[in-house]
Amino acid sequence: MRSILVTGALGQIGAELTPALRERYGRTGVIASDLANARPSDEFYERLDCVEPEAVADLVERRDIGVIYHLAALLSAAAEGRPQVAWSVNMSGLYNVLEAARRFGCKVFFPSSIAAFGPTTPRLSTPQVTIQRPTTIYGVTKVAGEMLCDYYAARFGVDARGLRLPGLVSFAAPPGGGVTDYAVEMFRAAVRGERYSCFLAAKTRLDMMYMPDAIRAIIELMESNPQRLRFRNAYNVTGMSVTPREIAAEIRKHISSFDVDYRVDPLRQAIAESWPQSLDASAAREDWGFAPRFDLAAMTSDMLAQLTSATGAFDQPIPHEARNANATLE
Ligand code: NAD
Ligand code: AKB
Repeated sequence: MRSILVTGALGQIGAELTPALRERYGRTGVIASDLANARPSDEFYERLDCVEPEAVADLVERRDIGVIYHLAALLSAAAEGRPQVAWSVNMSGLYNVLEAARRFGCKVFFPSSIAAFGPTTPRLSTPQVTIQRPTTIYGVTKVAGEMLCDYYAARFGVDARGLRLPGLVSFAAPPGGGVTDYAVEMFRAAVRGERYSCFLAAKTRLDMMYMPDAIRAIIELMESNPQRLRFRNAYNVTGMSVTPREIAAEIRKHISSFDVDYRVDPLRQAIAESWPQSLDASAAREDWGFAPRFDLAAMTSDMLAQLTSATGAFDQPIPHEARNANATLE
């Protein structure tokens, strides 16, 4: 069997997708890669900057890669701070991956986002096929990415598949500069016994999903029968539609002293208000049978239990810049 490559493997998703893939397909067959230098403890990790086309092609050929999970990207808020870099990483990175996939016959997973929609998209029960005119550089790269993946599928036969993921909540690695990061930050503050200052307004409703559901969605999509996929790039998926106030109230059922105040950041609030409030994910259910297992109550119980049992790990917030040094893959 040919090997699997995960780009951006040290990020919020990669830190959980990589071990899940290694458990399913075998440790030696899954190569993790990111910007951090090679790790002596993991011979199946390689440094890879996705904006370097030769480096991407070389790794894919040398390691006999058959499937690429392309996670490397700048997220919404980080991208808005550095739009030119975001274009380069999100678009050139994807192009280089698709080109390598075309040359060496690889299958590709591309994570799109609710950010691929914009203010002119219907915000409630957002359809699978609808208006996509995002107003952020991140969203522009996600729509263009969806289209580029579809183009490579139609034109060159590259088996590229994608999901429009909502905000992801997880405990293994900190989120990487998105608008939905507030949810993870809220859980971490609650477990540390701290008050949380939320950068979104209390009633800001967005789609969210707990990481175990997202990992399962990614694997199930990639293993699904291609004949059944009406939409390759990308399927709407969601776990719940929630506000900061609702998450705080659910946390308070476990930690009654938890306190939140709202200090709205205008940039991130404006981005959130341009995104859907609830996705219609019926196409994913009909075409490849996806259904989330975690609602807000189940996610909250599990997040709090996991964060509490990670003794000392969450005593201090981990700065995003330090994440590459701290993240573990298994
Ligand atoms: P993250 O920011 O946590 O991780 C991204 C990783 O990419 C980082 O480890 C970073 O070092 C790496 N990276 C950045 N530039 C790179 C480059 N030039 N070459 C190689 N690696 C590079 O992001 P994440 O949350 O793990 O998201 C992964 C993917 O999923 C992204 O495409 C993101 O847009 C998408 N997504 C994430 C969410 C979410 O809530 N986490 C939601 C929707 C879509
Ligand atoms: C972000 O907030 O940028 C991400 C996303 C929804 O794509 N979590």
